[in-house]
Amino acid sequence: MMTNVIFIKSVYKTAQLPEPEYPEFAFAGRSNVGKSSLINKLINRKNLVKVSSRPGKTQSLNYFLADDTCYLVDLPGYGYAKVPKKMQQEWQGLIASYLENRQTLRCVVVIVDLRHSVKVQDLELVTWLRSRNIPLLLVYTKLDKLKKNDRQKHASRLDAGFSVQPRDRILFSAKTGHGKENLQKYLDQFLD
Ligand SMILES: Nc1nc2c(ncn2[C@@H]2O[C@H](COP(=O)(O)OP(=O)(O)O)[C@@H](O)[C@H]2O)c(=O)[nH]1
Ligand SMILES: [Mg+2]
Repeated sequence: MMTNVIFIKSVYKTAQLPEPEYPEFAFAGRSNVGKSSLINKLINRKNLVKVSSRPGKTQSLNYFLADDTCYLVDLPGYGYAKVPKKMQQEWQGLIASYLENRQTLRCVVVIVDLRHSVKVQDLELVTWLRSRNIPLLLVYTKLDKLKKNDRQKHASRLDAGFSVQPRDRILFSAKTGHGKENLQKYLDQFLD
């Protein structure tokens, strides 16, 4: 369980990264996919991680320390068209170098919307992480927004698109908390 979670800092440059003192989990996904909501649900807080009404606003890596045990890192959302190209490239540079070089990074949680088909940028990220042997976990969120009958169909479509088995991804809802315990257990495996 993650019960005591505090905000540590926002990181805009590699030089600002905190000392690699704790194992860490990074959360990635397109803008507005529900990344902040997922983290808040995971840590039982309503709004520690700001749920944005303005998509694409988060430009920094936001560090949270959970139970003096691990860092949770909210990565900037990607795929927001209104962000200027130059800024997009700068973010990608920071994020890529963070993901490739952070020795304490244990797993990247890649969050996608269960209602959508596989998006190019999500697949690019997943492929990139795999090519570098960086552990990742796919989470299909907003489960509550689909009718029960449609959930499996959508999940299977995403499984095929990402080439994952059902046991290697998690269905999630930040609204109902569905999948929260599975996610917690999955992440716990990476802690010593
Ligand atoms: N119904 C439902 N809405 C969600 C869920 N997750 C996020 N949302 C909504 O989706 C919007 C974007 O969420 P946010 O967490 O800010 O997305 P982020 O940009 O990826 O951090 C907000 O209006 C949330 O309330 C979910 O699981 N179910
Ligand atoms: Mg957010």
